[in-house]
Amino acid sequence: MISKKIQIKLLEEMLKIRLTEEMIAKKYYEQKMRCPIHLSIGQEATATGVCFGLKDSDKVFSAHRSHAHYIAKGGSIKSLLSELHGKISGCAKGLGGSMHLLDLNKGFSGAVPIVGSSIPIATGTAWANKLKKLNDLVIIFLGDGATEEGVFFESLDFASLKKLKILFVCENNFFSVYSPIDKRQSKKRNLCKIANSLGIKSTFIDGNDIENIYLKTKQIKKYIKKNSEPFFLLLNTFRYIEHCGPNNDDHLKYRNINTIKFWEKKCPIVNYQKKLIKRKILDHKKLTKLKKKIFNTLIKSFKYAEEQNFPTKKILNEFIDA
Ligand SMILES: Cc1ncc(C[n+]2csc(CCOP(=O)(O)OP(=O)(O)O)c2C)c(N)n1
Repeated sequence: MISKKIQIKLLEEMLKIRLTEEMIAKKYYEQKMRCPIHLSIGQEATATGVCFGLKDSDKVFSAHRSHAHYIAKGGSIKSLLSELHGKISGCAKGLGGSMHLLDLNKGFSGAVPIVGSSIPIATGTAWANKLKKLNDLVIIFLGDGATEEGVFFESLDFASLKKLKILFVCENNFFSVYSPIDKRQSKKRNLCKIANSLGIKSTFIDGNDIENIYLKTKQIKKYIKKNSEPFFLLLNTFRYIEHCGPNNDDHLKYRNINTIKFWEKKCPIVNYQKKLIKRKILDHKKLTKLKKKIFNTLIKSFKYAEEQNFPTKKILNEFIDA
């Protein structure tokens, strides 16, 4: 059973991600944010369910589509928005943009947009934890596209061999940019079985079912810590808008209209709101209040980001070898 407080909190966390990204998308046209953006609208349950209850000392890594993971791990919204605006107050001093987020105080340890490249970084961090005899978890979020990179296999093998406390989370949204998974991977390819063949236990969970993700990953995290073993988790989900940018790109027709409709009906947030209203844990008034609270924080955070300074030339040169 999930307490009423946690049920509301799960919804609030998903809403925080959705409303932040919707506002980013809306304001993107103002051209104050000049970095590319990969939004996770539609995929909020995976980040929220997996990251819920983690300690700051547990470390999360991600890739190009990282806003949701960053927010779910407690990353500062002001620093995120500042980063997107290229400001010095950004989490990477405004030098990285949307694809290079980090918040070390909160254990969001980094995002790297070279597909697959953060998998060995996370695995190395779990290895460092082991050498330092730390009991913290490492979680790496990766897309279905990243499972086609060599480092995916190397990292799983190493984590298995060294018995590392790491959770590999594959968010399968069925596409790598415009390429569907069935054009890139054999239909017989089974990611959970691949993990098993490397000695790693695995499971599949519907990536839009927030409560199931939360409950099952709670057990998985315990399992990893108790047995000092890695774990592989596969979650199916769907991004609602284009691969990169703030727009809907359904007119390009690379995704079947029935598939899109199927996933729209499975919206993790709309369905969870309905569920909580039916359970009488939430009503429309409370929901409006919740959204307004998040909205007001976002308005203040955007204002803050817009008012900050750009990095000086000195800072820009600081990390460049002469
Ligand atoms: C090594 C490498 N190859 C290609 C790219 C271009 N690229 C950026 S994102 C992306 C799609 C990755 O798909 P997936 O891992 O499934 O994540 P998703 O975008 O679906 O969240 C590609 C091919 C890249 N950044 N790095």
